[in-house]
Amino acid sequence: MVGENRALVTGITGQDGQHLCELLNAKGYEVFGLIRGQRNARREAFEAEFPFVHLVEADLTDPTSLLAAVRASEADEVYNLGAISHVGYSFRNPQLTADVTAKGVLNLLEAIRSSGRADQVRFYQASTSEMFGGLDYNRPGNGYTEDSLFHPRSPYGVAKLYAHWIARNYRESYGMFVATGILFNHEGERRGLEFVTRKISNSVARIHLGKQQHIVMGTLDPKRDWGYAGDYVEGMWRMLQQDKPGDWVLATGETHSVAEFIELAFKEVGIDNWQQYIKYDERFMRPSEVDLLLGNPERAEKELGWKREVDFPGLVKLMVQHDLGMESASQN
Ligand code: NAP
Ligand code: G4F
Repeated sequence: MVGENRALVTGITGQDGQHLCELLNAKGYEVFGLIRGQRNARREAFEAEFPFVHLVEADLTDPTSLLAAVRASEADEVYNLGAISHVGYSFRNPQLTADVTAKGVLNLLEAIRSSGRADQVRFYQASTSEMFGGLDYNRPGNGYTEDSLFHPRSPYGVAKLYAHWIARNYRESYGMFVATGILFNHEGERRGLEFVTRKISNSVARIHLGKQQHIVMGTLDPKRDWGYAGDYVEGMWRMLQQDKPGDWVLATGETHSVAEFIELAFKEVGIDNWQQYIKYDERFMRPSEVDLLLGNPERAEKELGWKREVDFPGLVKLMVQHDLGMESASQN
């Protein structure tokens, strides 16, 4: 083996998994990635782009496969990024969300214990700002911290809260090195098209190129603390390099509405009258909404020496420019 450290990443085919495997590879890690399904549609493209990753077949809902993955990788660091991660989808698939996003974490922690490697493994759990819920009564003026009250507003948020607490419980009960990263929204060129920022950047590029007429949206009012995914995986890695495990918020400390994102994205292609390109469809509304998320990254900045590099205008620009390039090169 080339690298000294060995990492196992679940959710490696997702946005954060791709950024993280790149970062770990650059740091000399031997990287193992968990891939699910007998014929995963993302496998071929993933293998072409990240040939250095050893793919291990397993599923967060299948304890036997997880034990085999932990044994095969002999990982020192396990990053649990795998999840049903789309909030809207979680309302329509609440039980699946609970099985993967909540119980999957328990399955993975138990696999690590059963493997006999609990003392050697440092574990990262991908917790989320969705656990806070964005309601007025629990929202501190200077942003949510690690100690703020939770009030999840979706099956996804509730599943993630279970995951957060079971991870903390394994730290307290068994002395495992378990870190949780409470991450606010982070986006970029690898974001799935089902999430609002990428849907917007891709649609704006297509409209500019004459491939699409409108963007069909839900509510434009919610505000999010949006950062760049490449910055956030650095924070995940730093959490596992600490002397002691803990819980850290990663955020930018700024919040912007969906409408602001749209406005800036259209500006990037020289369009000011963006409203005429937006259509509304109830399909994209959620039974309960998270109106405003704003994080306070003070602890991470102080203890991890972490700070985001890409600001909000930089993020919008990066995504629109990427999608202009991608859409110009494709026929569809
Ligand atoms: P993502 O792009 O949606 O990726 C999710 C990953 O989970 C995919 O690789 C998917 O694999 C995998 N997965 C789904 N079901 C699985 C199962 N049953 N077994 C194993 N793997 C499974 O998510 P992301 O944006 O990279 O986020 C990474 C993690 O951070 C997630 O846990 C998310 O909830 C959390 N998080 C994200 C944000 C954010 O703003 N991005 C903020 C806070 C927390 P397939 O390719 O097979 O579908
Ligand atoms: O992009 P979104 O789907 O992200 P959301 O719900 O904030 O969740 C993301 O961030 C969480 C961290 O806070 C992660 F834990 C989670 O895994 C995920 O990565 O929606 C953002 C906002 C929402 O208020 C939504 O209602 O955009 C609004 N929106 C309006 N129209 C839309 C649309 N969202 C989507 N996906 N598609 C629309 O057409």
